Amino acid sequence: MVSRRKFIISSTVVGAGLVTGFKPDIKDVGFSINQQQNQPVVISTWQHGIEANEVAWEILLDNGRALDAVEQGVRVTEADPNITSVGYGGYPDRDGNVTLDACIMDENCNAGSVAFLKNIMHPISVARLVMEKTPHVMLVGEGALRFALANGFQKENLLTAQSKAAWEKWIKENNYTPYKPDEKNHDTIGMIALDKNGNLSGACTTSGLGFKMQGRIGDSPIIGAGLYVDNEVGAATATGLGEAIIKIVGSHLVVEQMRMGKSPTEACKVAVERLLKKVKGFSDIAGFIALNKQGEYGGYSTNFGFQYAVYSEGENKLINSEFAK
Ligand code: SD4
Repeated sequence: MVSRRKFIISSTVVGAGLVTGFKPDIKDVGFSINQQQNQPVVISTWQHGIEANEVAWEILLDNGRALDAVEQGVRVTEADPNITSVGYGGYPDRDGNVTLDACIMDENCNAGSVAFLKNIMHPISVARLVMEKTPHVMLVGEGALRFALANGFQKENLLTAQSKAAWEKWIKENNYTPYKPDEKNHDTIGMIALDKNGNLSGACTTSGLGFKMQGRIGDSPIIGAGLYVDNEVGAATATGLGEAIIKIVGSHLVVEQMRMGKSPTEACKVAVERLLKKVKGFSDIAGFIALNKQGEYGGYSTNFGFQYAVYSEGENKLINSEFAK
């Protein structure tokens, strides 16, 4: 956790500017503080973030780039068959197809995304290739698959016996109801990191709502909704009901709040409050995590139960998020 002293130092710098009318260049303020601290931080959603953070942390410690850390970190979750909301073993749509969504963003405002991608274990790495090898930001469906195969990715069956059994049970019990996805199965991994050079990056990857309508895409691959990174300010990522998060462009909202001087937790709280105010009848869960240029982090969720994993100052820990209700 960020020490009270560090928090006071950074808020005093920004606060002083507000009192005197002097407008600090946030980029410069963040850069100089970070140069002194030189502390990497990685933060990710849910309990599975702990394992993913381990891999990301090794890269950050080794003076690696935040972009590599977040990509390699979330690949751990994508490959885990026991996590039924991300990658391999993710619950399928109501027709039995595992369709994956992911996006990534680096310190230079480069972004890449894939959605409705089938049979590829690591959508996050395809998203990175979209960012680095094409003039586009987003590829979906058949086009994304063709691009992945052309770049050496292998087709794999992502439906495990466990997920297939859960899908068959759902069909029986829900009679193929078109608008009743499994609202409990949404533990996307979103990960944001600050490296030793003071650069931020983020990644977000999911199989989306379990038993969703075919073709449904949530917030996770949408730049600004599921993830946003502004290297001058901070980064944010989201988890929970994508339909609600898209409507308030959640992650971008969090970053803009940090730009205006809010702490990461306060910024996430603004997004949660906006969501609860605007999205009528919201009865699910949505949560945000954020990390600023100074290495301060936080999270906030609509409901009790959201957790996020933070690796900083050599310690990897799970934090119970603050929440609205
Ligand atoms: C989506 N936000 O597809 C994703 C699902 C998710 O935890 O759980 N996030 O709506």
